[in-house]
Amino acid sequence: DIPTLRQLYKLARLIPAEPTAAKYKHSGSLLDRVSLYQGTITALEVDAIVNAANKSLLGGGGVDGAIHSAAGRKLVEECRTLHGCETGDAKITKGYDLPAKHVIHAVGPVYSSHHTQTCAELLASCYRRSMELAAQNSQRHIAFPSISTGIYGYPVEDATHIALDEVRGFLSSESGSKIDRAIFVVWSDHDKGVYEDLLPLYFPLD
Ligand code: AR6
Repeated sequence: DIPTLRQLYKLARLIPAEPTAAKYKHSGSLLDRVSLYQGTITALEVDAIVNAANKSLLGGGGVDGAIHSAAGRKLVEECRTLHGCETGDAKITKGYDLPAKHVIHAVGPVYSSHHTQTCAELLASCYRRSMELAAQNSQRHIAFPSISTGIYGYPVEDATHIALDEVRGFLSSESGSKIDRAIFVVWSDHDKGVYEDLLPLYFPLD
């Protein structure tokens, strides 16, 4: 079982050094609805895992490649019927041979330092659309990779602020009540450190 943030904070003593730095003051039960997991997202037995896809939805490298190889050929066959996806949007398929029941394919922006505002909006939109799809399809657990921060070059600190803010906002909203757990999945030790540093700013201990 993946620990919740409340458990993680206890284990790792992750409390913001400066509580006033927190963007939000109270987390309440949100601390029991968010997790951080290091490892491959393809191992997670959850309702939905999010894929960092490209507009074709036909597979690629990085986490997309890992998801397609673990899910088997039926995934790309279903993806072909979807006719691609716009940047900032997401589409849902079954999980096939994955332990996850569904895959939500989100298309993050290719990072450009000349269009930081647009990139930020598109990345935020990926997280929001993924959670909307999960809620509409009664997916109670959703796991996110760090969208756009690999091949698409988004600076991981900036991307993590956006991910945490959007997920916090959605979980606190009315439609968000349909989601029991959001799991942030990190691959590298560096990214894990970034999430550990930033999580307490968005989900502070009460
Ligand atoms: N589980 C969890 N996270 C992973 C895994 C895994 N198995 N493998 C890599 N990551 P990326 P992007 C992390 O490059 O930047 C593909 O070709 C990785 O360390 O997968 O959105 C698509 O088809 C990084 O933190 O996605 C697109 O063309 C994060 O997942 C393009 O790459 C995202 O890295 C999308 O690029």
